[in-house]
Amino acid sequence: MPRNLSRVAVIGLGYIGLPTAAILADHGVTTIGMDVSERNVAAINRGEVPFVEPGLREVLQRAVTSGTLSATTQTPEADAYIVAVPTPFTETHSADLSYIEAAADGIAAKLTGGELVILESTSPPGATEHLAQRILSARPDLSADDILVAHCPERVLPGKIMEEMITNDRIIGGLTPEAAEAARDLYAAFCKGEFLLTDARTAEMAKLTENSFRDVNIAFANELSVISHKLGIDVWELIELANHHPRVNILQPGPGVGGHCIAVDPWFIVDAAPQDANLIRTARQTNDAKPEWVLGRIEQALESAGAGATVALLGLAFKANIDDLRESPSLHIAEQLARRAPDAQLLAVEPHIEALPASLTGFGNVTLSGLEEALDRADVVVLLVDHQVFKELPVSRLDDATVIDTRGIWR
Ligand code: SAJ
Repeated sequence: MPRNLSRVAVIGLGYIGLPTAAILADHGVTTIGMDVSERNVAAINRGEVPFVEPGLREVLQRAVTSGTLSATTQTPEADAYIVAVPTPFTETHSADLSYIEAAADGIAAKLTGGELVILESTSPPGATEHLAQRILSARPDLSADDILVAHCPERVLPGKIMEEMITNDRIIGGLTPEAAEAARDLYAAFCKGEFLLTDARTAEMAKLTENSFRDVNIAFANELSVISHKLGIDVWELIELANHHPRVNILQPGPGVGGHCIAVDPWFIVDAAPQDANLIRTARQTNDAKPEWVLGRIEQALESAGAGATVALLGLAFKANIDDLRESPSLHIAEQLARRAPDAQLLAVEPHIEALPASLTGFGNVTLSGLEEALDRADVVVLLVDHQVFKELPVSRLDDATVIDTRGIWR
C-alpha cells in the first residue's frame, strides 16, 4: 500500500485541529483544514485565529502566507485525514459520536484506496472501529485492507498547545500495525516526542485514563478543601506540606473542574463499565459538586453584606490565561448567582473576552466589567480563575471587601 502522505486534510479546526494543521503546514506539509463554520474558515484563510492560544497566530500566519495551509468548508481529497472534531456527551453521559460520523461520511466520499485516516478526537472505547465501519459501509467498493485507520489521541494542554504538540510523546493505536506505522510516519513530520505504538482500543482508553487520573486527584484536593474549611485549616498550606513527602503529589483545589476534557472524558469510562467505574464516577460527582459549595459561601457573604451588595466575580474561563468557557465552573457559578441573587449587582471580570457570554446576557444584574472598576465597587470579591493579571494584584487592593479566593492565590 502506498504511503504517500504529502497532502493532509485536518477535519475540524477547533482548539486541537487548528494548531495541528498550522504546525503540520509550518513543517512543509501541504495541509488543508476543513471546518463547517464559514466564518472561521474565512478568518483562518486571512491568518486570524478565532480563539486565544499563545503562539498560534504567528505559526498560522506563516503557514497561510507561505501557501502550505488553506481552509475550506468541504472535505478535500487528501492522502491522510486527521479527524479532530468534538465528542460531547449526551444528557445521560454517553458519548455523542455524531460529529465523528459526519466526518467519516465526508471522508468516505473522497477515498480512492490507500489513504490513512487518524481519529484524534477523544473517544470512548470502540470509536475508531466505529469510524472505520462507518466509512466502509458508505463505500462497499472498498475493503478494510484499502484504508489505514488509527487513533492518536491529542494530549496537549490548552494554553501550552504550541509547545506540547511538538514535544509530547504520542500514543498511536492502529486498527492494524501497518496503520499505526503510517500514522507514526505522519506525526514524525513535526513531533519530537517518543512514539508509543499500540492498538486503537488501548489508545482510546489510555487517553481517558490520563484525564480520569487527573480528575480523581483534583477531586481528592477538592474534598480536602471542603474538609479543611470546616476544620479551620488552610488547604493550600496543607497540600504544600503533604506534597513534601517524596511519594505524595496532590493537585490543587478550585471552584470545580471544567473544560472539554477532564470534565467529560471520565464519563466515557463510566459509560463503558457502569458497574465497575465507582471511584471514577465519585470523583466526577465530587468535582461537579464543588461549584455549589462555592455558591453557598458566596450566598453567606451576601447575607452579611446586606441587600443590593455588589459582587466582583474574577474570571469566567475554565482555567487560567485562556478564553475557553466550555464546561466552566466559574461561568456556572456566575449564572447560578445571577438567578439566585437578583438583588445583587454582579460584575464579571474576564480579561480574555470582549462581550458577556450569551448565557449571562438575559440577567439584568450582570455586567462585564474592568478589573479596577470591579474592585472599586465590590463588597464581595470572588476569585474564580487564577489568571496572571489577578495574581499580580497587590493584596492591599482587596482590603475593603470580603474575599472568597477559590484558588488560593492571595494567601
Ligand atoms: N484544575 C484544578 N486543579 C488542578 C488542576 C486543574 O482544579 O490542580 C482544574 C482547572 O482549573 C480546569 C480543569 O481542572 O477547570 C482542567 O484543567 P487542566 O489544566 O487540568 O486540564 P485541561 O482540561 O486543560 O487539559 C487536560 C490535560 N490532561 C492532563 O493533564 C492529564 C491535557 O494534557 C489534555 O490534552 C486535555 O485535558 C485533553 O484535551 O484531554
